[in-house]
Amino acid sequence: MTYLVSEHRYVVCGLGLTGQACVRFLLEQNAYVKAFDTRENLALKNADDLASIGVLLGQPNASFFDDVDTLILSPGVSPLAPAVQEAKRCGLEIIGDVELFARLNKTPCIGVTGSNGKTTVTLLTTHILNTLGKKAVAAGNVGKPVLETLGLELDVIVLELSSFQLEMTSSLALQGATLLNLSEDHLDRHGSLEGYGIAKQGIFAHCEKAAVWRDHAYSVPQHPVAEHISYGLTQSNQGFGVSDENITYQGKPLLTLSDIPLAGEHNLLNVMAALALCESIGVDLSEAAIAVKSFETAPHRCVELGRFNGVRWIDDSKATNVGATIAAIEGIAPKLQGQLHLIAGGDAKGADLSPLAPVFEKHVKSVFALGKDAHQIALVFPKTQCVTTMKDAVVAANNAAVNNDVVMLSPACASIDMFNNYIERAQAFKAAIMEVQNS
Ligand code: UMA
Ligand code: ADP
Repeated sequence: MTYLVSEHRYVVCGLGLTGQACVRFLLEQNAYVKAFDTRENLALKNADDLASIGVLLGQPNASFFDDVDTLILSPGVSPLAPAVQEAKRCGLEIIGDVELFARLNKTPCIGVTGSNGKTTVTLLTTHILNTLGKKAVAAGNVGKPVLETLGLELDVIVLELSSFQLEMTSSLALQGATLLNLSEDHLDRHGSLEGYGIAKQGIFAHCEKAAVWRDHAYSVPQHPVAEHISYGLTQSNQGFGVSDENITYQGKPLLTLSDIPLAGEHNLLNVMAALALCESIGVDLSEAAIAVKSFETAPHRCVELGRFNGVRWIDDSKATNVGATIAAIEGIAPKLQGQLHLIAGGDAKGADLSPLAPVFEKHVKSVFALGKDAHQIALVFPKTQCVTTMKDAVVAANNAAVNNDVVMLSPACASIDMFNNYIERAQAFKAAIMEVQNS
């Protein structure tokens, strides 16, 4: 059945990137829309065009929902939040922006989810498609709200989808999709790894081809999906594999490992996932493999900032959970000439940090921990030194490091207890390095 925006009256919950994009889109469609944000002191920047709608800051009461039938929930707001539960009691349909997009979109879509590697795979897939002359854009959790792609002339949309977005989406049709991996994250929101996994599996609900990491049970679709393309780090005559320093497809060499501009085994998996997604929309794989070579890593993901007094400094601020930090450490460990010093910590989001301990034992010389859960890191790895600020961490790491050592910021935690986001955390890291080098 065709979904008509004009037949509905909307309230948008949360006025961040998603909420503002929703309001703008609905205004363009001449739909009735109002909005609320539970943060009473919210300062809206560059949002003069939202002045025409009713905006409530704080908790709405039931009468606020009298004149609307659909609530569009920002991904960062829990469906269990009191205001959302009130809207539900008032009979509103609760959907996310991705669900609204799904009901209106006509362009073929590819979907990417997983605990780690989403942005890398989303951007790499988009890069390959653009290099091959297709009009593709990356949208969703990667930063561009999905509704902003409606109306654009595109061949394909590559959607990065978080568990928060998938949990509020029921009808998204995808030509190709992947669940890259699952490790503990966002347990404060989903309650358990199982609940988190169920939300992620939603990506396969209406999917034609799945790109499946064959050695990881969580990557396998639990929904019926017509076709699977498998990949893995071992040799295989089916799908993608690794053999004799090459990524192979159906047992034949496709891409030489030394031509891949990304470090670590986790990135080999990311490359194979991106190639498999391109295959799902009928792209020539030998051309796609050539396009991989010109990809540039996104910032704050294992990016080297420079070498000062013989010490290399690496920014992996985007590692916001345990799995990401483990992958980053194991990825750089084989190439270390000296020793590794780690700056970690922040908000662990309820995760079990103990899997870090054996990896730290094996590969890390010293750990400097900051933020809300610094002491949790010290509990699992007693040699940890707890510090108060990013500057303190950088000073301590600089004192500990000697020629050929590496200092890496790979926090295993979210940044929101100390910074607005992981980008500001990385900026603080960089600023502290500059200060220390110039002092
Ligand atoms: N808010 C409330 N009540 C609450 C919580 C929040 O009103 O209980 C309000 C806040 O006051 C704020 C607004 O909601 O004004 C923020 O909304 P949001 O947290 O949904 O964030 P957006 O700015 O809309 O950005 C979201 C994604 N953020 C989250 O899922 C937390 C962005 O992913 C995404 O790029 C963007 O939509 C566009 O699609 C970021 C992220 O951190 C990168 N994602 C998580 C991750 O990758 O781990 C899932
Ligand atoms: P996401 O968008 O899922 O957060 P990113 O591509 O931004 O993932 O990468 C974030 C961090 O996760 C990287 O800096 C790296 O430490 C780690 N990482 C990337 N790909 C993988 C992977 N396939 N498996 C495990 N960790 C990964």
